[in-house]
Amino acid sequence: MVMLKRASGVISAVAGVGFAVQARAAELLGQPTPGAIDLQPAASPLKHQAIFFHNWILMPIITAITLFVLALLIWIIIRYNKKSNPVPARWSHNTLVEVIWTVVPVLILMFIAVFSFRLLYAFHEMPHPDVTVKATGNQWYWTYEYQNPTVAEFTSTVTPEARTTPQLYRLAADNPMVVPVNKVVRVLVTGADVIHAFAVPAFGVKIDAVPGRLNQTWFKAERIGTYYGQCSELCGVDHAFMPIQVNVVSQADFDAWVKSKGGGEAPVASSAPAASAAPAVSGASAPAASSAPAASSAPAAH
Ligand SMILES: [Cu+2]
Repeated sequence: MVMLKRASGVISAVAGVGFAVQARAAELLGQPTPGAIDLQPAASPLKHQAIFFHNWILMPIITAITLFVLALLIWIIIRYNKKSNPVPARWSHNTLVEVIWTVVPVLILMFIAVFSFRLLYAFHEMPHPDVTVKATGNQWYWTYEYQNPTVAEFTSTVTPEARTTPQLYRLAADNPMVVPVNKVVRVLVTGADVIHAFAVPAFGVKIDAVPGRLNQTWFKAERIGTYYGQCSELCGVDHAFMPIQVNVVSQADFDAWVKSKGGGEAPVASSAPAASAAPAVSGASAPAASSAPAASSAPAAH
């Protein structure tokens, strides 16, 4: 009983430290806080659920089991060492104990599974998306392409060290992804060359970017601000230099941004052929220009 009381005291102490860190981390939303140990503060419903699952389901269970096993070890080391227990018992079976240590872990796992599957379901069951962004991982940068409204694919690269702070270097990106606040954003994720991973901790989003495969995830940013993430799958020498920056803005600012990018609500029928005709013309002249050197280089090779 005393042991139980002590264990609950330790659990509440651990929870207290967790809250203290959380309170400090709240100052830095959307980016890591130096010296912090807890998860990044949540800025999306999924992350709130993930933090609840971690802090209130997993952590207490892990802490209790660890302390229980530690107590058993200490008890056995003190009570049953060679000196204090010179004549060991000869029995090797105890049906009751065996049933307990089989059934109790099963019950613990079933309890975790209820919350775990609920969380998995929340991640999987995306509400109707307001904005769809296709994020493609490249060696070593991200490209973003929007649908509804349409924004043509653009490249997002790491902001050079001289143009950002030490805290944000390799988190900040030029040409960040921009999304409206309080809107469901569907992110389609793929890789152009090798496997990357699209991760923004404040939104609870982390998903592999696999070449030839389209993964999808979603988030709904609750607050206007700047949120940072990084490629989270080792993808080559510049893996650490392909940050993800997401600017969450008001709907009006988002509309203005879409306009500045030359995007629109939906692909307009009349402008689409005109737009495709222009590259076709330049495309037709390009092969002609390139075929000339090719033709001239062919005789040169002889
Ligand atoms: Cu990568």
